[in-house]
Amino acid sequence: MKLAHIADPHLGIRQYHRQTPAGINQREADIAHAFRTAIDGVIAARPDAVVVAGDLFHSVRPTNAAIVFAFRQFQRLREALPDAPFVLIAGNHDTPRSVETGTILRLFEELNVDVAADEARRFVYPSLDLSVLAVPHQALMTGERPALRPAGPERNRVLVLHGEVEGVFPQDRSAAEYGGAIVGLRELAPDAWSYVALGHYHVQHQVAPRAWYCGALEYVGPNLWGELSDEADHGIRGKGWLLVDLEDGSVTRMPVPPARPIIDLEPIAAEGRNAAAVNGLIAERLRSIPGGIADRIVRLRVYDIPRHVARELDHSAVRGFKSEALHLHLDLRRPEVNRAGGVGSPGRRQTLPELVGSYLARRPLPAELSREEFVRLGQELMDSVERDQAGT
Ligand SMILES: [Mn+2]
Repeated sequence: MKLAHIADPHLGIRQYHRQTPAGINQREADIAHAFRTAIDGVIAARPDAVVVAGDLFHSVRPTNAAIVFAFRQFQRLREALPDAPFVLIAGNHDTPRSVETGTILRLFEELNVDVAADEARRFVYPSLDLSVLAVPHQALMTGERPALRPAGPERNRVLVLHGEVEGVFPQDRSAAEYGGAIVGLRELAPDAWSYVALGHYHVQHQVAPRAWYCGALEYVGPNLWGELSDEADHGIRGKGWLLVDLEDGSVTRMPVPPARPIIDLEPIAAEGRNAAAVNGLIAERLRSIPGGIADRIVRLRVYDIPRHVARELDHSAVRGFKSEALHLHLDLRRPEVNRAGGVGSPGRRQTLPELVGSYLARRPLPAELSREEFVRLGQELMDSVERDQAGT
């Protein structure tokens, strides 16, 4: 018996400033394209059941366009696989912060999708000898938690859960998602299940022999560059979903190619160089990309650049590069002496943006605010101040 495991599509997310000719945010269109590709792949693979492990939408109130798009894709899937059980849970992103807001996810019940939006639900599919315990984000956040154990006699026992398995996220949390419920490995009891389908961690990761995060379908987290280095640390490149064989627990990775290349260039060491030399190196690095930077997402770090040198850079050339790329992050970093000291590990001082980021990540917030949005906004403001100081 085959199960398709999808997680964290984050439909409706908007990033950067470019629009498609049809007036849609380009990154939102990229993310929609990845989801369509995944649905195409699921239809072609013809699994016996499908689970979506949370964060279908990036926000509790997605745009009408995102809702219509998701509905059409699920409708396509339902028409192709009319009898397959299809289970959808809410993640931290698509869980309302107050009950009266309600959830858009219930809409998909019209397509015979089994939805768990707030409480844990157990779905049984006798024809497949299958039961699915569906545990959305909210079920792990309030009061008494549901027992994460199979209950019935079914041979195929699947747990779908959105949250952070303790100890699995990398030590450096800069790329991690905020706001997930923490679940211990013992509480999860991976040995008790045929398979545990996890959502929340955007990098594919095996938690136990039969327990996996399948990862997101595109780069939708708050720190794209941290996510790339996290992938490199895990020997993973790119995004996708998993096709699971419930008999032997084996998984097949079904890659979803990124809409556009994401390129982290070799950093420039600016120490001891004047503005003309740094200009030359910036142009050289950006021109070294096969196919150029047009429509791509690119980061170039420049280390140890004093403020006066940064100010003298050729900013009209930089603006030209920025308008060519979909997104160019020219990350100008001051020499060590200008960094905020005295906090963090003795060996390495945090930069001011890092210091601000970690402060905002811990600061108490009113319940109705999204911490992830709050931190992202703070970091954007820091970036714009750095850019202003550099004059770009
Ligand atoms: Mn997510």
